[in-house]
Amino acid sequence: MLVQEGFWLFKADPEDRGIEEKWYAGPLESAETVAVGAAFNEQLPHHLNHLGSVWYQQQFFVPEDWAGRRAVARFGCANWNAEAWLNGQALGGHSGGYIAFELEAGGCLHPGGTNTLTVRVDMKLSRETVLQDGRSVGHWWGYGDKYPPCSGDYFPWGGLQRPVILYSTGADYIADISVTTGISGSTGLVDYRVEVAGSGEVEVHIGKAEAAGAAGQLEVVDALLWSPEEPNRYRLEVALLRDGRPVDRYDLMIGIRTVEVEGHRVLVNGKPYHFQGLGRHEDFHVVGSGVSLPLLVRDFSLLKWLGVNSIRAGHYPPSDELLEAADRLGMFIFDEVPANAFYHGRVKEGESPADLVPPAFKENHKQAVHEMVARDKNHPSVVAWSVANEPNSTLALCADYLKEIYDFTKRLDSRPVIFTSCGGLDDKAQGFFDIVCLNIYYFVDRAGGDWNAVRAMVSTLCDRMYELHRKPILATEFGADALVGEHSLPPVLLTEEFQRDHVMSYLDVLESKEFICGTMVWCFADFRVPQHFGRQIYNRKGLFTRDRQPKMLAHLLRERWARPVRERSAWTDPGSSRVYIKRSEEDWQ
Ligand code: BDP
Repeated sequence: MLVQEGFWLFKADPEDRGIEEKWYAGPLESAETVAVGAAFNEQLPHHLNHLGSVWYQQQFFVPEDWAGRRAVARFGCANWNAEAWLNGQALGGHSGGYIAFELEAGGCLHPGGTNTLTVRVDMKLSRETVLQDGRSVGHWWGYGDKYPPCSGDYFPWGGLQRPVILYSTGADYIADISVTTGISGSTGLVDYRVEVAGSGEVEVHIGKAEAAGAAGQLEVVDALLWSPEEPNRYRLEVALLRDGRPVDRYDLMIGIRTVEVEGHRVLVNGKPYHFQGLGRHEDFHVVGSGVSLPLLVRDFSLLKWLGVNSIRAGHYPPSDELLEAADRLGMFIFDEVPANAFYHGRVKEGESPADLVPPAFKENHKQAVHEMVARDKNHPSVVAWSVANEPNSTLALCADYLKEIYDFTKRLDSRPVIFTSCGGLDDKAQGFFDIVCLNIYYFVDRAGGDWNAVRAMVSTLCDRMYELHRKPILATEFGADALVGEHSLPPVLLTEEFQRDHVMSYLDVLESKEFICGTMVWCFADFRVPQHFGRQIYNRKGLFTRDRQPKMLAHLLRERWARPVRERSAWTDPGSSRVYIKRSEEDWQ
């Protein structure tokens, strides 16, 4: 396996001339250098806001003994459309960001010689990309006016942000493995299915337990179960044999655990589970949304320090490396596709709301779900599939659309399927999903300065949603911006005291309700967003700054989360402030 991280040639193509001028046919002229495995935007500051095409090129030696073998180029991701050429010959391409894809490369390879891989990444968003371009849908609350424009509240990072590898197999190889696990008494049940390309006999082992055939079950006696608290794993060894000789082998680290929704609870390994979590973006200085293993180590140690057991990978599938860290160190992941805030746009003259989501968007959305499940299905840490963030689920049209995506996802895998709603009581789609997921942003400024009124609003929303759906409720987002070092008594927006009181007030309400199966504060750390009058360079809702130092709230949450959920004392001094205007409950509807 050849890892193609490191320095690559890089060339921005703002006028999109590269294809016509055949930049793939030879060395990239007048190129710059970037590190692959990280977004280019902060590496090369003059390209920070570039949202067009970019080209990458790398040369590498391939050993002689790869001759006649199958070779595959695997890209950790390329936002949003990629095309690749090897030694000047087209390998094909892929559409869709934040997910891995593979291109067959064997036919164009020069074994025993130098090879040149050229990749064009087109970052342009549109109405049809799963993350829509804010301009083409005319987003609500000024999102269309952001720069660079995109419909998400996160920076539209670009390029080859995750590792690129080239690997080879023989003609007969293990193409895919699917594992699901169950528990019977103290025995772990591991159902496996192996897809073989070519031919051969499959043998699988976990320690001394063994099975043969492309599908079957292994029993692990006295199994040590997987959970965020005790992330026990087993090595599933899969071998492909021909005439008794091994021709391929893949080892998969698995965790034995179950996740079920029952009544108003989510059960993990048969017991009610409380998700104590945060939303997290892939974002850090210089690497942007790229992969930094030391950063992952630090982030997981901070998450453990806080007492967090779950993260919502908002708003796209995280890197393979993050999932590996979560499996190994113990953390539940709510895995999410980048479908964000659709059906909210302003309808232009001659258009209907249906035009905001063209058929190609739906196809891309399903493809994104399919690829996420295919890539991540075997991770014990992945606890649920989130198919959208804040679509306009108050529209019947959107609810029908989401139902279709729910059914599509359910056919792929048995995990709970969710979407996160900002529709409040007007939401029309949560009833179709397995867990009711609410993003809640009631602020004290809307409540006339009355923190208790904010608590009442949060409480009413949750109670009514529960009466309506009788399903567990997960508060998938709530939080407030805080500029580190800004203090005020009484608390005012953007201060550390405000963030503290806001989040603690929400937790007081949420944690008092039996049917709340978890709370996910937005968010782990401050992250870069496009320029917008409502933001101060970063989204500042982090419990940590972008360079991973704690704000005041992080210390309080650490203390709070160290106690069992039903034994937490209320935050008694919200706002340290007086009530200026009293409002009735109807005002919030
Ligand atoms: C929520 C969005 C999230 C934003 C957050 C915020 O889901 O992407 O970052 O608001 O405004 O509505 O901080």
